[in-house]
Amino acid sequence: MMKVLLIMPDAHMHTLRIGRFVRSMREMPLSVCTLAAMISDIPELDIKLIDGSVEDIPLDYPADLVGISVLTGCAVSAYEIADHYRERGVPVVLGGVHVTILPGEAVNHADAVLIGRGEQTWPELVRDFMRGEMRKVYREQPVEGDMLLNVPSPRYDLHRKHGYMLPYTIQATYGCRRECDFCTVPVVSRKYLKRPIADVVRDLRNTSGRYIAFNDVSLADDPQYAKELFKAMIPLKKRWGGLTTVDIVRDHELLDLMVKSGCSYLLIGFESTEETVLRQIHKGFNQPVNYPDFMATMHSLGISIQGCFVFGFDNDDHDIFRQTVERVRELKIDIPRYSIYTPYPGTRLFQRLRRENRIISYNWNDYDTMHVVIKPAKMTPDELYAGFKWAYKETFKLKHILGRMRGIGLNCAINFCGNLAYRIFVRRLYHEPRFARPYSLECPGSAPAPEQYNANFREDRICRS
Ligand code: B12
Repeated sequence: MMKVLLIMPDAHMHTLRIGRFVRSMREMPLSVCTLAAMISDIPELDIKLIDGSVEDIPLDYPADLVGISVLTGCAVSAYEIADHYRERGVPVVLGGVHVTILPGEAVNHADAVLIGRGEQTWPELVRDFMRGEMRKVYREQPVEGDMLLNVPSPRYDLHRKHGYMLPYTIQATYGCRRECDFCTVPVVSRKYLKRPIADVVRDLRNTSGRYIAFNDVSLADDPQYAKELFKAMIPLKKRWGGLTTVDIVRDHELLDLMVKSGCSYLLIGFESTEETVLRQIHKGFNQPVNYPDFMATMHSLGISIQGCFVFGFDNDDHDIFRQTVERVRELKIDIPRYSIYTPYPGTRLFQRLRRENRIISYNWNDYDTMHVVIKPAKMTPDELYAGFKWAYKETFKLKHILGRMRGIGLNCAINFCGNLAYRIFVRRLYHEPRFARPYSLECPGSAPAPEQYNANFREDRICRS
């Protein structure tokens, strides 16, 4: 048997660690169990999956091939793991969002890189490897039309299921039709693709639990598709959560089907309380005047809202922190979350801030939206960091949490526990050394610009080496 080890590095901030107790504050990730499913029809393989957020990453596993999934914030540790295995003679393949954007960087730490989605190329790569003919670069071919066919059911059976808020995750659509300036999704997936509803229902039937999470970035971007999907889900009697945008509130039929299909929570990127900011970041479809109506409607339907806000936009000044915290309280956002405006490589925001010479850290460890990697326009990086931490601390004070609660009941109890988990996260922000400074001192902005990594990346040359 040939041993394949598939690893997701630790995403740090989403994990609670108290002594030996480890718990992810998120749902089970899909990347590695989807990759496992794509090669499950090759009988000679023995596949092991590791999610570094909830389990230790083995450094002495007797693998024949190691695959690592790379997000920007995890790139440094992904490369360390890759270098470690390669030094021991084990070939390593890198893939994922960060590799798709900066293959020229990733290729320095890999025997092969996979650019884009893996449905076609990953099984091809594994077969080539078994024949001793693995190439250095595999690139996704564009999909014709807007349907994504033949995505196999994730190998949930191979994935660890305990230690997550929800043990089953599912994905129906890929990409997003909007192009917010900070988001990597439209850069990586140029089209909004949908899976056949029968495939999604098949995957849903493969989940044994009642609760599932959709990790689509914008599940209802195509309302017609979403309605068909929700209709098909009604008989399954699941309870689910996912990501959508605030404009769903105008479509009553969609809301009705969402509720009937079992929707119990939604994650919403409100991003800002300022209309000007939202227009600047190409997210003008969010209208702050409509937020109260949105929240009231969702609450009346029994849907809890995890609401995300970002600090550090060019228009943000010192008042933004207090203003946002106050707004979150008024809107009674069930579980608030704050991030710092981060220019991920490949995005429009990254290009602009580089041109303006405002990126102060190229250490990918800082690209977790919990550090400041830019010069903000109306504050110093230290002021932005202090304001961000202050906002977290205020929002998760007991009186603030209780002020946002809506009576009693199962949903409220769950939200209360979620808020308590964030209180622990606030303690980490104030006490963990990695959050002591706005950005790391090592590698302070003088590293080669990511465009240069890719300038050296000549696929034709690499393929032959
Ligand atoms: C679920 C999710 C998470 C989960 C799990 C992540 C994961 N890798 O599964 C968690 C909670 C950990 C997470 C954390 C974060 N996330 Co997130 N997350 C997502 C989300 C919504 C779905 C990812 C997913 O499961 N996709 C389904 C799988 C099947 O697709 P996939 O991972 O892309 O894998 C395919 C290919 O990329 C490729 N592939 C991937 N890995 C590998 C490995 C090998 C060896 C091979 C061959 C191929 C391959 O093949 C796969 C199948 O086709 C995406 C948005 C999106 N739709 O992509 C954002 C996204 C990945 N996250 C993002 C961000 C910014 C974050 C956070 C920084 C945000 C935050 N503040 O929480 C942190 C990162 C923390 C850190 N230290 O890095 C950005 C990534 C930006 C970037 N350049 O890295 C995305 C793209 C969202 C966005 N709006 O821009 N996230």
